[in-house]
Amino acid sequence: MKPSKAAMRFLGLVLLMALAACQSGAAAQVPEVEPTPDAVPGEKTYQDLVVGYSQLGAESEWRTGNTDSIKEAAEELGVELLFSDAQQKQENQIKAIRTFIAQQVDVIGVSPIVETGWESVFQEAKDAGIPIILVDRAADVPENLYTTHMGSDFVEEGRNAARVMADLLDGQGIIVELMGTLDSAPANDRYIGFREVIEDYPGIHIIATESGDFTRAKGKEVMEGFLRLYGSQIDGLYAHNDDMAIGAIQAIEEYGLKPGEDIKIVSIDAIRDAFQAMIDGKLNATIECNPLLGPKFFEVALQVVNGETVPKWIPSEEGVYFPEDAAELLPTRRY
Ligand code: GYE
Repeated sequence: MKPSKAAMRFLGLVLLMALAACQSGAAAQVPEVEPTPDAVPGEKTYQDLVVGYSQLGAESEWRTGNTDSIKEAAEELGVELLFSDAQQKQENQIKAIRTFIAQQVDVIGVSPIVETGWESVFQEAKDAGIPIILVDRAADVPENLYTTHMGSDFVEEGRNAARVMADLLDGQGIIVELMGTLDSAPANDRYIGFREVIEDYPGIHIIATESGDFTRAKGKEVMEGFLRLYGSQIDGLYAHNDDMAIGAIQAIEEYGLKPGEDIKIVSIDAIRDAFQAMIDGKLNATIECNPLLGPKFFEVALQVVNGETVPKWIPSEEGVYFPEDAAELLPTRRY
């Protein structure tokens, strides 16, 4: 184990003061160092923490907001952050986690691109005594392989999207769905939650579901396909994130229909561009999913390192936004 940053700083201070004492002719003695006001002896502080973070990629505005939040919080708190962007590949995330284990970091944060396939590498971290904190997306592993999961209730987001859509369609209509990345927690859960509510509306039919991988480009492409097949039969579009909805809005306009009017659109995230789309009358609602998890992540990481017990799930607080409030809220949105 390399000496902690605090230990190095302490040593540096002692040497400096000893040197100053020698130079002034006074007897060289080990000075008493005042502990920082709220540091409890033996407990780590933010400045002692070395955290490895495996981000899954940069597919959406949500994701860049999330990455910025993690990096900015580390910087502000003085945490040493080792950040790795997996560019949408699980194998890259697994490699990064193995590197963090070899570097003996204090905590590993990971936002798993897909739900499955994490058991062995999480077990390796556990064997090395390094806690894993799941941030944003969940992983399908036994509970003892991670310390806590912080993020949103994606099933509830799907339910909220369905409630709003059922209302917009007055309980009658044909819906197409743009799913997120296949096998990812948000895509799985937003799919399930939406159906849980739509089942109660016999007049609503989901006629097509395809993944747009959470990106604008793919959202547009898949929507073009839906329009070729079903054209003006489509009454509603449910997109698992705003970026795909924004791509789809372009496709709908190019096809000659009016997004938000001819086709009602509900999506998830509540990014700034979704507020703009609502102001322009092209999006009917966005369900918030908060990516600003950085400060809380490091708070929890520090608690875990200091042996405190934390809940197994730390949920985010989120709302639902509509066009009538969009203009007022846009300036306050931070992602
Ligand atoms: O909704 C989407 C992003 O995992 C909650 O991932 C996140 C999702 C988010 O690409 O925009």
